[in-house]
Amino acid sequence: MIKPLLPATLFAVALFAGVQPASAQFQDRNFRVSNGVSKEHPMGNGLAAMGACTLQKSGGKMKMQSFWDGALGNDLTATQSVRTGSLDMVLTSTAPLTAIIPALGVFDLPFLFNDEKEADQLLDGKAGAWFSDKLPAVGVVNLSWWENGFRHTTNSRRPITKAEDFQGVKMRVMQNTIFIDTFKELGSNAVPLAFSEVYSALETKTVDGQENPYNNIENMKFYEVQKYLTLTKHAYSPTLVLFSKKIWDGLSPAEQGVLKDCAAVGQTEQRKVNRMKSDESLANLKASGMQVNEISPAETLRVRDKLKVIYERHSGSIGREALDLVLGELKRVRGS
Ligand code: TK8
Repeated sequence: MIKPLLPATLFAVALFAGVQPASAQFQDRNFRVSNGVSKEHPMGNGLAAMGACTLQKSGGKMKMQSFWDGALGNDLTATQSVRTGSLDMVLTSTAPLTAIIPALGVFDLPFLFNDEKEADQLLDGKAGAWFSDKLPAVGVVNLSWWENGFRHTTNSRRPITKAEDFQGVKMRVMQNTIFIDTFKELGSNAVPLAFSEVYSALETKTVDGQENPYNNIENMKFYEVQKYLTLTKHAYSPTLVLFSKKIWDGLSPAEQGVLKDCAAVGQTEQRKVNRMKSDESLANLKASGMQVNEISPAETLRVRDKLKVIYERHSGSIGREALDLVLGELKRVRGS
């Protein structure tokens, strides 16, 4: 007589404990996601993994729909849409957002990170959490840190082999005062432009060059309009996975949990593919006819020395707390 009662008893206990059946915790959702790059980019692999995870964990209720090539706006305008709640999510580098969160400028300091391992440790640790905690106040929730990657320099004028070769080269940079100042310091004419405008600016020779990770140079077909690629590795761009706080606040805790968990699943896939494809992209860029050169360690050191002044000059806008936190964490992970 006891056995048949058991499921009903359990159900009553569950109700009493306030546990809802899974179906009530998830609503039909369709989240629109903006990307500045095209769908073949490793962001696509990350979003596919995140989307599959979200769908599965919500019992088929929560869907993600990606838009590419800045179709829903460039990094900054799409982020503004996410802030107002007219768009659900955006993948963006930190650099275009420093007008909203000046402290993020710390990541734009030249030669901050030496390798991906350092970046991962910083962003997935105390420092990354500090920045993520700042973001809800401006209307966005950072679900995870993904990767744009280490940036290198292309131009149509000459191979850059020494610090002086930057002089007089008209360089497109991101809309970010630290990048503008960095290239000015090297003697370049720095022109801030949105990512979606770069190809035509290079094609029409409005600018001579630009700087981006290999994956982006290939993805955006910059190799069609650029001859020289110099492996400067002068900055690392983290990618934010920004969700609209306005929309976030209307989700159930279960839905929020699924988005967080699945953004982490996406992070693993995105970073893995980004790093794998980076080498492939470099080979493809060479094969497409770009002339690729390294810059010697001695010359890199001269460039780094010239740019040390950028750290102090921008410490005020970044803020001492962010600067000390990131530089302190870097010291710790480097064991120095
Ligand atoms: C892709 C970007 C991109 C970037 C740029 O949308 O603007 O050069 O590298 O940051 O996030």
